[in-house]
Amino acid sequence: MSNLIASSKMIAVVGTGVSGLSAARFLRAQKLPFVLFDTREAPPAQDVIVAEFPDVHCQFGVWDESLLQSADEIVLSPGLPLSMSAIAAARAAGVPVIGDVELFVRHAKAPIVAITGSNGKSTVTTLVGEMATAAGIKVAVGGNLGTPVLDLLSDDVELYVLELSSFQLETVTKLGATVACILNMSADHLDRYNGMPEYHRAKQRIYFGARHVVVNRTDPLTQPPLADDVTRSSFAGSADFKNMGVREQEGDTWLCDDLTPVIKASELKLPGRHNIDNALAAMAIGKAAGLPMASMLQTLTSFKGLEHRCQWVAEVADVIYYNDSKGTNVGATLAAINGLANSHGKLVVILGGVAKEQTFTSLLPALKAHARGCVLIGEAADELAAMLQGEVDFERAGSMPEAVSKAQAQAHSGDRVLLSPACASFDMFDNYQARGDAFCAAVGGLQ
Ligand code: UMA
Ligand code: ADP
Repeated sequence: MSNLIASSKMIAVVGTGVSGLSAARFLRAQKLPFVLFDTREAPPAQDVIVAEFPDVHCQFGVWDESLLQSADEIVLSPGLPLSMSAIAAARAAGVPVIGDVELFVRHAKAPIVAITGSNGKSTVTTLVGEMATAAGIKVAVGGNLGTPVLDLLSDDVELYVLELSSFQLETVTKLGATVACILNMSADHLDRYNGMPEYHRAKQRIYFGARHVVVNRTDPLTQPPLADDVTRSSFAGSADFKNMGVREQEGDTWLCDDLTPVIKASELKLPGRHNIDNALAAMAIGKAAGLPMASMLQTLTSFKGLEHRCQWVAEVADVIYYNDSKGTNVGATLAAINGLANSHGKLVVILGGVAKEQTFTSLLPALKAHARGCVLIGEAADELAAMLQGEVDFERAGSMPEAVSKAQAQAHSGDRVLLSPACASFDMFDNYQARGDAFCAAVGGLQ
């Protein structure tokens, strides 16, 4: 890598994952000088960086902190916390630290719909994007969902729909979303945050500068603490006279706009009761963004959900297998268990992985009510076993094929096998997708 060319303006891009590379490409297109930092001596994208940015100065592994402190601005990747010492020192020296989302906001010309929450973000973001497409709007959908926000920027776009993580929100100062929503709040990422209040504060940043906020009526942590002058609307699985809700009518469950029934829950293609909440949230957000009800309902009757989220995989010998590998925290797995439980059979749940400093005890009542048994995998297996001992039957497995085979042996006719690990996947797999793919492959091999 070549030497840094002295410049009066210099931006430090910290982190060379997809967000960092996207920021680097954006800055190059803007003809702004930048340097690249990464904590790893050989970051995964090193070959791409050498090929694409041969003239850009890079600091991989050990950093020259004085160089970081001489930057005019730092663009920090979401996987790195603001609390890391080199970043804290640069901030103390007066260097502003932003993320790719803040950079995006400075350049986006179309309205922004911003969605966060502990669970359901990807599903609701995708639904709102599909609803906008059905309405004939040129929409760009991305963020934590996968496509970094700066890659979405285009003059043709009429609406941005962004999934934002707490990590991304940490570096946002004024998002100015046309519609902003926190779907729900439950414990997650406690290996990064010093408790729920800190995690909650990061999530609440989504409301900075918002024109309309959408909240979950059953979850007070989704309410903005200030901003009484901002327009609000809400959703929840209960009736409400002027918001999205649910009513029982003549034996059917209806999703309602104000009190008007608009679609039967049985018409949704999304599985599980938690997806009724997701559908209501998407309708509330869509309505606030001005989307027509007809396009929203058309989407709800066709959208079958994303892979790895309570995804129907197969039925083998009268047992249905569901892949909920994206169930990476207790709140998600609880929703999957309660959402898929029915009176026809029991669930066999495959649990375990990296615990992220969560406690699992809130899973126990649901498992006792709905599980025939559990199969435990990964690092958290001992902690889960201690919780289940004497309460719910369980076995351990060392690989996904073994877990699926043990789950099949436990299941009775009419039962459902659910992979919803309540944990991150990194002890056994590259990511949650690889874990879900391994589950689907193992189910494919069952007789
Ligand atoms: N890393 C280092 N050193 C560095 C830079 C990164 O060790 O100098 C590590 C991080 O600790 C992390 C990994 O590399 O383990 C990736 O970090 P990153 O900031 O480079 O991440 P990106 O590749 O830019 O991807 C990020 C989001 N990832 C994270 O926030 C960790 C992606 O969400 C997102 O799709 C992408 O930006 C585009 O917006 C993924 C994710 O896991 C799906 N998000 C978390 C979640 O959903 O729970 C928040
Ligand atoms: P996120 O992007 O927030 O991780 P996803 O839409 O990818 O959310 O869903 C991840 C998992 O969270 C699902 O597999 C399911 O287990 C759970 N989940 C989805 N929607 C909800 C909800 N509204 N409330 C609680 N859990 C949910």
